[in-house]
Amino acid sequence: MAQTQRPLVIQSQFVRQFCPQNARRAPGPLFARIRQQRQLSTAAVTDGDISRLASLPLHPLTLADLVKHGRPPLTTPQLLQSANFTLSILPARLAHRIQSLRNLPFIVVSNPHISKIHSNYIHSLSTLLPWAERDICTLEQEVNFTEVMADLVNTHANTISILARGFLEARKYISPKDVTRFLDEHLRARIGTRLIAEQHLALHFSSQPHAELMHESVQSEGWNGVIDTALRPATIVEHCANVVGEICELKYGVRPHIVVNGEPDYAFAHVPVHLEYIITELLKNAFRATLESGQEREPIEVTIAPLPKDISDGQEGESGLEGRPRVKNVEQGTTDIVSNRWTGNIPSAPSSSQILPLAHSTPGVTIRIRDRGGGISPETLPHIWDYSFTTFNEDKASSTLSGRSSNMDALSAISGPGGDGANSLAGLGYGLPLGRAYAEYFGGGIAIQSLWGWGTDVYLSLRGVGNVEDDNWLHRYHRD
Ligand code: ADP
Ligand code: K
Ligand code: MG
Repeated sequence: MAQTQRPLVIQSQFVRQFCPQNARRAPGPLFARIRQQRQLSTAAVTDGDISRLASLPLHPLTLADLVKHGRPPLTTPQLLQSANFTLSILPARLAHRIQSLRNLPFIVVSNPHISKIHSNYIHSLSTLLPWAERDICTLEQEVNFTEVMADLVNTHANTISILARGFLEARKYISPKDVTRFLDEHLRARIGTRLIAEQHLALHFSSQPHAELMHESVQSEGWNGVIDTALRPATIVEHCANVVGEICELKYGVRPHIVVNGEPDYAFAHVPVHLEYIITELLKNAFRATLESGQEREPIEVTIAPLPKDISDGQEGESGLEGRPRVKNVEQGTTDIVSNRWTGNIPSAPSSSQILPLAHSTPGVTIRIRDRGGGISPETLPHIWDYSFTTFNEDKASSTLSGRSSNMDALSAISGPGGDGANSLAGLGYGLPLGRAYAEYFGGGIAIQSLWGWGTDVYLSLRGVGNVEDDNWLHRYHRD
């Protein structure tokens, strides 16, 4: 099917635009209010509040939750319903995060970076508490609540590098296994919490009378809040390759190139901001390996391989509501996509065994990223999914590429603090594990096949999040 060119919308941008400190750029009466009212009302958070809220059962978030309030633009009752739903689930989620941070060894939580994260959560909970135990009944209240959501998203943006630094500094006091266990849970929970808050923000803005003045995304046909129902992975790949290429060029004076093949016109329903994150991280790895092995003449091949439509036949509704991403070959006993390593257990081509289809109309896609960057050594391979594990060494990377301009001045000019590694090719060691957390959030996965001495194939599998017009499309529950 020929795809009309859709405006590329990277949602993180529009969420940034919603944030109060950026409000001056946004038009309309609502933003005038946000501009004026930076001071949110807060309530002191007591230990009692935290244990009471953390003892509440966590609402198992579904994709259906994200779209159940209707298609934008929402009516006022729908918008109020979305706000009340959001309010009903966020405090318990934040309290769970706080409790889980407090369960870390004391010396770890006392690290200034980890304690910054803890105080971010306390702050966010303090802005939600004044809303607890009452309903949002008027549009005015809804506007105020939306400010709280913007503040929540903003407070927790760009915090990955803070967490990373904290755990690096505290590494003497906590085992890598415990760090991975904590971060896996924490970062997955963070994905869900952001999604809920961002969804309400997106619904709010696309339902405003002045929405046409806002970012084009909120008006784009086929969007439902943060979900793009006709997302074209090839467009995201091209955009991300451009961004990563810029970094290479600035930093090392050379830019590897990509070729996209397979079915570039394929489109499905997914959350673009998630895909953007994953693809950026995978391309950074491929570009870096390509540069460091001096193979930048070899293109990085990106193959878009949609799952055959017919494999979903007869599967509808089968994947159940019990919470765990299910992968066929996993269920058969070899690999568990949650605890698990897909590494080493890869079908030679994208196959239906990699993903259980979610809905008949949008089964999903496997995106293979193939580089000629020399592969991953057997000593490195067992560690690549550990948070903070990296083989990146700035000096080594620069010296491999010496003789070409290594424009450090330009780089330091664009890399501001808190940019979460946005302007560097590698180094945090979070790309693969966090990328996998995003992929698994809606039942996909990442698998890696390294040909040591030659190159690497990375298989990113994503399930279409279903047909949002269809009430029964949702089969996936996430606990936190
Ligand atoms: P980082 O990129 O910050 O090092 P990642 O989690 O993205 O962290 O990757 C971890 C490690 O896995 C990398 O440091 C590198 O050693 C290895 N790796 C990942 N992808 C590739 C690839 N395409 N080719 C070679 N090595 C790779
Ligand atoms: K890693
Ligand atoms: Mg990386």
